[in-house]
Amino acid sequence: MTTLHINITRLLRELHHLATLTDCPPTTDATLPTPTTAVTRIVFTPRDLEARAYIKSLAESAGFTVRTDAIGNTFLRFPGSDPTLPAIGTGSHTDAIPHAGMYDGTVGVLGGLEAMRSLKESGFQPHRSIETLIFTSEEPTRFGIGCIGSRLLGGVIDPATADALPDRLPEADPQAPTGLTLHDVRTAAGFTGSLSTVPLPPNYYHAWVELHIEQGPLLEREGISLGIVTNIAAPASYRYEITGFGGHAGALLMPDRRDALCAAAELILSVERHTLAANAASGTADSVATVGTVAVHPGAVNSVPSRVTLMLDIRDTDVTRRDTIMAALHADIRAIETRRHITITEQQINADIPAVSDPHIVATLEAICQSDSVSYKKMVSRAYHDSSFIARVAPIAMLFIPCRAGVSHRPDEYSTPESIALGTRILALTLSKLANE
Ligand code: HGY
Ligand code: MN
Ligand code: MN
Repeated sequence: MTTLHINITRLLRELHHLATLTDCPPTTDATLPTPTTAVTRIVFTPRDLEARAYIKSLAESAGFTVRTDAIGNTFLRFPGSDPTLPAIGTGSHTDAIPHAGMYDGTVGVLGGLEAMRSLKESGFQPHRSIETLIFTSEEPTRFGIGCIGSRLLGGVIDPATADALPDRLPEADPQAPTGLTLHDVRTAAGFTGSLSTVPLPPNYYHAWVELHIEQGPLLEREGISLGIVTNIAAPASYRYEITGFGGHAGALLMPDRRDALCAAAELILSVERHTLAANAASGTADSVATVGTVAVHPGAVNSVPSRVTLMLDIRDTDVTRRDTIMAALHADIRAIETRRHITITEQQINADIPAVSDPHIVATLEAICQSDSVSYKKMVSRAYHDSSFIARVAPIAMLFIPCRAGVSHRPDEYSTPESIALGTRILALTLSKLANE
């Protein structure tokens, strides 16, 4: 389809407007290469609702239909000539973790919308309907688990369990729940239906392709234009409560201490040690683990920490290897408890399986890249995505564009207009091919 024209000026204008819908003041973080505006857009906050309304208005102006489900997943639809057929899906998320960039997720949503618009403007009429989705709550920031909207669509989380998830706004202590639940927050934001209506019916999608920035350095480092994702690493996350015995920083002598933060430090280093060992044993870099939040109680300079709460995020393309790391950590936890006379409790938040891309969709993406003389490489996604859970109910694949120095989840996250335009073009050609098969 040589007549296809991606209106990159329009797409960039919309991406930049969306970035202004942020709860983050302009960043003056001196460590960043260029002072830039960071994006904070937490699910179900006024900013999130503004972003949804903005994109829905763009879709309606383009003549697409819009519907929203009970959790707020939003479906922008380009009706096909046979709307009864299983559709073709694309899309991503517009929520953003605190102090993040403007391209994570949004390129997949606005790029999907632009792909549909440019196809329509080229006179293309799909046989199968094409949909661009805005998923609710891809980031784990507020409710502790990622991809709630796509987990519900894929039947991966029980609706009642989702509704009962505790709300933890990051402005407060990240571990401290607000006392509200997801049900309270979503209904206050206007999403009042029953979550049991969210799961997709069988064969809702014929095929699914998500466009996303790589969030890693490989494409840019190797000078390759696009990544075709063959599988998505499996995320797991855990919450640990470490309880010791507090006291006065001056009067409580070292032999008498049961310092919860020192115990936490041992646990964190144990995570790193066993993950590095797993990579050394496998000869890969496929095991990754992060402790990204630590809350210390009472959190006073002259008080021995009595309680620490921390979150572990651990991922691997191989679930058995991930479980082996966890088993080694559990052994260390027992030893730390005994030696330090403290207690450590573990709560598993999620432990997912890897997603595997559909060979036919991968081949379709490859053929289109080849016919368009676009360089590409097949690769693993280290980040998880909503496609990880749509994969439970539809054949999926993902298309990556390079991002500068692989930076993501930071205000200086960046992808060039050329990459965004090319990714959107290949997405549009792929959607049109899949829609007419
Ligand atoms: O954490 C992730 O992989 C995704 O960016 N939420
Ligand atoms: Mn993200
Ligand atoms: Mn993302």
